[in-house]
Amino acid sequence: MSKSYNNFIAGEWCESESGQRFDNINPAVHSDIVGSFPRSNASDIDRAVEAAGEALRAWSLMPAPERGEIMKKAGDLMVARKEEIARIQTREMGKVLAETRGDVQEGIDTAYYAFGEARRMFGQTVPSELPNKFNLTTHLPLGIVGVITPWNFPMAIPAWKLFPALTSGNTVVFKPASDTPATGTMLVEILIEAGVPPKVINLVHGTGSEVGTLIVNHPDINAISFTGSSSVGRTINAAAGEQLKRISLELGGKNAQIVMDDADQDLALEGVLWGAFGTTGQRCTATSRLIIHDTIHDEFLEMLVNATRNLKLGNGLDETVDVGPVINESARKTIHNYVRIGKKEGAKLVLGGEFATGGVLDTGTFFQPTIFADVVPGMRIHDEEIFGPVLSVMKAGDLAEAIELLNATDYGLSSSIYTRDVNAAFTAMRDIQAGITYINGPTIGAECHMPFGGVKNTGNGHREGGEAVYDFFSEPKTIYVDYSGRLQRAQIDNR
Ligand code: UN1
Repeated sequence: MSKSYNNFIAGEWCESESGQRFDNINPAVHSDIVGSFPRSNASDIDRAVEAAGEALRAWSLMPAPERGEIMKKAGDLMVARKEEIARIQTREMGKVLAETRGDVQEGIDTAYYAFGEARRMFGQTVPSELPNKFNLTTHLPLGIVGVITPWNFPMAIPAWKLFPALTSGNTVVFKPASDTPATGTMLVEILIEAGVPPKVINLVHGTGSEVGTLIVNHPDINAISFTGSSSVGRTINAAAGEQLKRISLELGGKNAQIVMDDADQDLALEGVLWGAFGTTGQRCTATSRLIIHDTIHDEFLEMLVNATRNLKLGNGLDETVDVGPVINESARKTIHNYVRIGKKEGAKLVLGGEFATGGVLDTGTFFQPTIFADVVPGMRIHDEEIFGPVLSVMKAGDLAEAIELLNATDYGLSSSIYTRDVNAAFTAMRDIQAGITYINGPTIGAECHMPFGGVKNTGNGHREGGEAVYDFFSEPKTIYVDYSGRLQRAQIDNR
């Protein structure tokens, strides 16, 4: 019997008014049903928004450091439940335990960062143009925030959004991905146990197209924070734009790693293996393109193919496994279709390209780690986000060409260059068009106290992480205090 989970609305765990449910299936073992979840409808969302509205004033008036203490407690509870959460997460989305532990750790780090940031939400005091007048800025909460998150980081990404949203004094309606609703539910349980008052956080389960759309369109939700695909991001942006809602979008990536001829090749190899095939390639920061200096191209490619061949596929709960399944059958078919397209476009398939089957792999949706060589911009496998274990390899004659190739994409999230030449490294830091650049590290591995986000079609200019996300989740307020006791016209009206 699979576990039956509920929504959390207005301080109570409850069924959806629709009476309908959906199953959450383990992508490594399809007969393993992780749980059954309510399929929420418009009236559930209305109730969640109403509750969030009722809770707003008291929560926003609680001193921020007190809210921060609740976040600290939530971090402690996550530490205590880390292994349990990691195991459920591996069951519901497939990535290996070492990675789901890391995902929970990112949530813990984010909670503790919120604890500190709650005492640091600085404003400014600024000299006035006029005598006996004092100018300052402070932050106010935004109101009710809708949080819609993807399945590939079922703890880290909800944590990135919920901790700063709550610490900033907002109330929340949260919809985790329908592929990973169990981890999202555990995070809400933890926040409640830590002391977030009833109605401040409301959890509604369901699909993005149904429940996500209802949240985005709800007139009483003031802001939306969404991570997912660029195509869904566009739709959300249009809908939220119509209502002048504040909106933060973290969307796709087509991230590249450059390997220069002077690079430490073993290090670069480890980097690309981890960047391209960690999380089975299903990160928005995944390395999906590799640009190799032509003098070392053949040698490095051969090393890469050999090392990739040795990666062990299987159930992520098995500690000896390197690469888990892809999230579901429809994703596997999409990936397979891209392989067909790549071959037709003239790219050279040097490894993989097929469903991975045989033994334990037959119980789930596995795909062989795949490498294409001779890829060029303009091919669809180069231009489009595949979100799977497919790496496109290209050749560059020098640094300028390598950077030009790296920039030849509509996306701009993460990027990487391996070189021992300090001049090349600094040139790359300046000229690469991406929100994040790693020098001698893979494209994945963002830290929660640093800004996270990208340029071009990767987003709409906001950043998660660091202090930047606290700006997103609060409204700046400018205050003038005139203690002169008379009407002082502003300087513009005096001169
Ligand atoms: C994502 O893929 O959506 O930098 C987020 C990383 C992780 C987060 C990735 N810390 O790869």
